[in-house]
Amino acid sequence: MIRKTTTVPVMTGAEALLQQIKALGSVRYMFANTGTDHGPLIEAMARTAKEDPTDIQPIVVPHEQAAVSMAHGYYNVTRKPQMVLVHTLPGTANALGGIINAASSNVPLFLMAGRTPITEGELRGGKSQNIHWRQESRDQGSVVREFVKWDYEVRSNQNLAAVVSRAYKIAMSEPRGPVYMTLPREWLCEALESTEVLSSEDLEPATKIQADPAALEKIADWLIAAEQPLIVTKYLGRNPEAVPLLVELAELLAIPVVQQLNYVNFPTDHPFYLGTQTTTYAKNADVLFFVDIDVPWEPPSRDILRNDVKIIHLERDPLFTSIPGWGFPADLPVAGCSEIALPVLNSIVREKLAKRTAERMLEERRRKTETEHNKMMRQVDASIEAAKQQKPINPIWLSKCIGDAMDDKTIIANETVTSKLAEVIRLNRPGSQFNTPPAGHLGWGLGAAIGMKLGAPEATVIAAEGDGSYMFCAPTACHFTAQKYRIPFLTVVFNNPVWNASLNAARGLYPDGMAARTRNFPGTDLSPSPNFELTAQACGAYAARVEEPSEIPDALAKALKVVREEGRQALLNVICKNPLT
Ligand SMILES: Cc1ncc(C[n+]2csc(CCOP(=O)(O)OP(=O)(O)O)c2C)c(N)n1
Repeated sequence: MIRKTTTVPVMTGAEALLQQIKALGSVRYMFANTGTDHGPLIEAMARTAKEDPTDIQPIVVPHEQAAVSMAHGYYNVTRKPQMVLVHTLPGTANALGGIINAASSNVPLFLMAGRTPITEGELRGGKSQNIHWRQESRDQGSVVREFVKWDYEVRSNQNLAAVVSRAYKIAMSEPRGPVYMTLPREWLCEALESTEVLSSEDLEPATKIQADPAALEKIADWLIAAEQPLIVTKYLGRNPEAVPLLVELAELLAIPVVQQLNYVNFPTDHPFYLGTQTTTYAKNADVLFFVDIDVPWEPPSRDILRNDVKIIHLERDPLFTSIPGWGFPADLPVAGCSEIALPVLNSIVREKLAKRTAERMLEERRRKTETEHNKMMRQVDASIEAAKQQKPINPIWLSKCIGDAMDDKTIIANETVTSKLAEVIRLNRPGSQFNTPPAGHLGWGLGAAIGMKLGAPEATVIAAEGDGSYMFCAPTACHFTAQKYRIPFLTVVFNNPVWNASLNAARGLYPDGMAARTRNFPGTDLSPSPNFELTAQACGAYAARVEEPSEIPDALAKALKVVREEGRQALLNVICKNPLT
């Protein structure tokens, strides 16, 4: 061993692995979906002191995508990567959707899968059951390889410290992301006396990426000289500490901000906030500052922009090397982490401003942006007013009611797809709303909500779901886990009952087509809608159906009371307008 270690007594490779993970210091939960490959780990967990609150707590999750989503949600609120344990090839396959989401959100986690036993009787732990032949993959890691930063099959228990610490450091270095390890049963079964664990100073991930100082100078010059600059962001708020830095920059130079609401990146009540429609404002901009955003506008044509526009794109990987086709232009692509680049940029801007008198231009822009902001807010209010009494319920009104029910400890896992929840509610607290990951692999929301509640026990967590998304979540699995471990959260189903996103896409491509003319969109209809209350009730939840718009506020208050005071999960099945009727 080339580094300093501490010797920890263990009896098997499985115990050694758990000790190595524990030594990382960040893993509180193992979201587990076990199989015939995990006998040694199950035995090891039964042997080690389960009363120890600092020990890794296994959480049984009967669907792997849900398990990965729980680790995802936990990371969103804690910044600590967790462990997900799945069964060989089938478990890996079921986990893949969650891994695709985590990769697209730069969420680090440790996906660990048993590796189907290799040997056929030569070693303890070798193939022993029929299934061990048919679940073997030539290269199990290939199933997830495109979407993990690193994958590795354990080949010895002697170098576990190096392997596990490497997994941690790679996952936690920028751009962050999930890693995958496979665990052959023979190694988990191997008899050992001890394992060598690293100390915390040997567990440092690489430092964050700081932007090139010359590029930051240039950004400052371009933004100061701009007449109509615009900032556009999508996921800067995954580091909540970056949000006030963006506010500071916007205020220093009176720059309007547009955001895609994957996170709370900029307070929506701020007078410089101009909503979510990038193209509306980007077309007049002479300097566009994209920060922490992958798809800045759509469709990607440059024709909508001014000819003389200067485009800056600040991101950890501004060329988005993991996306095969990506053709957005940038005059200044800058690699860097916004949370450490913005403080430097802001101080350069401040220094440069002290030497100039641009106050008149800034004041004018300030006034213009505030007027625009107020106009936009009035439009949102008008749409709420128009929706308020509509029956079947308009999702805009449901969204407004959810916003009103939020207190300063509420967090929303938002998987509502076409319902515009994030656009309607006021989102001023960084870290209070997390939207579907950029990859959009549905089935994330319930698991994420459970992970968020585990990571932030003091918070009230609401999972807002389309009825389609809700069904993708493996709801029985999620409600089961919430009941088993008493993890209270509220699910609100926006039940419209179609896959409205699929329908809208067809109508967008063929506005006068047969489907649009006949209002028949085959393959999108979700009726008759299941009685989702019963799914939740089967797992001990309080559940109710809401059909009257005026009853939503009381229904929400009652369900949230159950969640907060009884510590019990709840579900509201809100029957919304069917876009087809
Ligand atoms: C795993 C997965 N399968 C299919 C899709 C394609 N898809 C995108 S949105 C959507 C409909 C979601 O329905 P719902 O949650 O009810 O929201 P709505 O579109 O009605 O607002 C579908 C099927 C996807 N994104 N992910």
